[in-house]
Amino acid sequence: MKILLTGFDPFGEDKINPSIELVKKVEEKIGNAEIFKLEIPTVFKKSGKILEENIKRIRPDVILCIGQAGGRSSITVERIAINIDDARISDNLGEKPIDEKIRDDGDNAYFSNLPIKKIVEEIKKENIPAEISNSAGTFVCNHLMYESLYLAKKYKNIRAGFIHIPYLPEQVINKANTPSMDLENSLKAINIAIKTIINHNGEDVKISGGKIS
Ligand code: PCA
Repeated sequence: MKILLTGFDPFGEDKINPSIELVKKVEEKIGNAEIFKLEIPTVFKKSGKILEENIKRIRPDVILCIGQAGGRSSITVERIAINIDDARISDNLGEKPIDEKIRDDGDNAYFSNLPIKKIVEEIKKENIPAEISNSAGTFVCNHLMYESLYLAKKYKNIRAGFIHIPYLPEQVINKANTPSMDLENSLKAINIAIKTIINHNGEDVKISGGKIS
């Protein structure tokens, strides 16, 4: 099994992005899976292009994208990506699209086809906070998740999804009351997610991951 694992470069005011730092630390072989690592620029259009080039090159069975979600306190496994770019800040090439469709011929939204509930359950078993997220935002992470699911359909038989991780402690030194998680725990969580993906090819577990609002 081939897993394409991606992380982003730093963006906005941050000098570091825990997602790519974590990806660098993942083993290249986990069980029977080969892990192909890729750094993606935090740039709307380029992110999807680079992903597609690497899908053609690697032909992965699974695409797992990781991104930073500053302000979140847990590992958040994303349920859905929507067909819209709506930027609050510029991407790393200065682009700031507002209400632009990602793909004219794409669905309004795509659901992750990874076992998201099982992943959350397994991460929590190791005492790391994790939950389902019902929005990956409208910035480059949502864009890349949308592209990965659009391309998963185009190239067939690919499972794809996205996990957001919190800031690192060093990123919140001057940000009062902002949660963080150390790289060791985020890495542990992503390793659990990868193992869960390898072991669960069928139905997800039927447990609630819902929210009232
Ligand atoms: N987080 C941003 C883009 C890159 C990243 O790591 C996001 O959540 O959209």
